[in-house]
Amino acid sequence: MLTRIDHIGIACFDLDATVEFYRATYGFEVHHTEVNEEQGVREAMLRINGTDDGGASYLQLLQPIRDDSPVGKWLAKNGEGVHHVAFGTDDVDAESQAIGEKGVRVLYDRPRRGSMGSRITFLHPKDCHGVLTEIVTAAAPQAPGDPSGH
Ligand code: CMX
Ligand code: CO
Repeated sequence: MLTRIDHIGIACFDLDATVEFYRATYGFEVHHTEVNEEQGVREAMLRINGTDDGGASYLQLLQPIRDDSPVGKWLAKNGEGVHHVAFGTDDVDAESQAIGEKGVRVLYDRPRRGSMGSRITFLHPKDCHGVLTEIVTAAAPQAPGDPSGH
């Protein structure tokens, strides 16, 4: 089951300036930043609220690190704006398989690594009424004092 909106992905040309806009305008603070080489992005996660399944909702601000990456190509064509919507689930493998069986193209054979140790896959926007859709399972919360995360 898809249980929440995990994040909205927003493509931008200048990550630092966009982070500053969200801070100055709404008071949203950066929860996490990382570079995801595989996805070709530098990103900042702004935490909007926590949820009762241990996940949270975020804005994911994305700046491409390569022009030929998905976000780089999209920005060149459309300019800045909403790039994708991500739904949260506790089982991205089962969800993406079930959605694929309904005839929607799932872009990855197996989920890949997303922000903050999450596991992610994408559904083709042409099969989703024009919306690039991500399915994400958040990393298990780390127990306090347990550096292994288990
Ligand atoms: N939303 C809606 N439509 C999109 C889109 C998006 N984000 N990205 C591409 N499209 C549309 C294009 O407009 C184009 O439509 P037309 O044929 O009508 O012009 C069509 O899809 C094909 O687009 P393209 O520019 O030729 O790009 P590709 O086919 O090479 O790639 C896609 C499209 C979806 C397969 C690719 O963007 C992808 O693999 N995305 C998943 C990975 C990703 O987005 N990573 C960045 C975020 C990482 C994260 O969230 O952590
Ligand atoms: Co995303």
